[in-house]
Amino acid sequence: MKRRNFLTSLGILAAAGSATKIEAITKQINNKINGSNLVMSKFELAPLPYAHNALEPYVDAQTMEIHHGKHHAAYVANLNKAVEGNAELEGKSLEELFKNISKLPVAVRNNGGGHYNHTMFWNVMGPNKGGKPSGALAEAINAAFGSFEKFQETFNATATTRFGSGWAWLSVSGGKLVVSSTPNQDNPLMDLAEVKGFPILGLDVWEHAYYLKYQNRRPEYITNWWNVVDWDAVAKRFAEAK
Ligand code: MN3
Repeated sequence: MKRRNFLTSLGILAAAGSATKIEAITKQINNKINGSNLVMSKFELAPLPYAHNALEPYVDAQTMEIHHGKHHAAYVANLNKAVEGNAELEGKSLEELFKNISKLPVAVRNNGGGHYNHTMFWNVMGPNKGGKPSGALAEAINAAFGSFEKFQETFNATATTRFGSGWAWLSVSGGKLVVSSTPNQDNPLMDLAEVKGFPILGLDVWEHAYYLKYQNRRPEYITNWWNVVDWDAVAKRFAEAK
């Protein structure tokens, strides 16, 4: 449906007056939209799975508002712009795009990575979380790193020493767990990642993730972040890892 037709229909709606009529016309419009080849923006920003202040005092509400509502929203908008009208890219999943990302426009890499990484980030955190993993994930961490504490040390060091903006990851790679980091919005699913794998936990160490509350104190942000890690969500990703 063309925008102009849509607006005309809205005009009819306003003129229609009665609620029943409005309902009928709305149904017609929806049917037209669903039945046409109108391509809606493929990628969408999901709402945060908890309130902005839910991760206080470890991650502050204002940071969450800006981080999700502005930064992540911008990645989604720019990703849609980057794939729009490109028949080879439109309709592909992020995972599909990442497999070949070194050959795609840098805007797809940066914004596609930004969308994937942040979507995962919000979902591996939660209020009243923290603690330690259990079950198969705990066993895999012990097998790879010796202990949970050793794993945390490695992860913290990796996150702290990532120069500039980027991410620290725990991934399943070749059937075992590895810690790595990537610059910018890259991730281990991308063909150009130094360490490839399926990320089950990621930590955003861009300054926009912590600067309002922690300023230059990235190590303090990292230490506090463990209090909001949702190990059940990480274990779920671990179970899904290919
Ligand atoms: Mn971020």
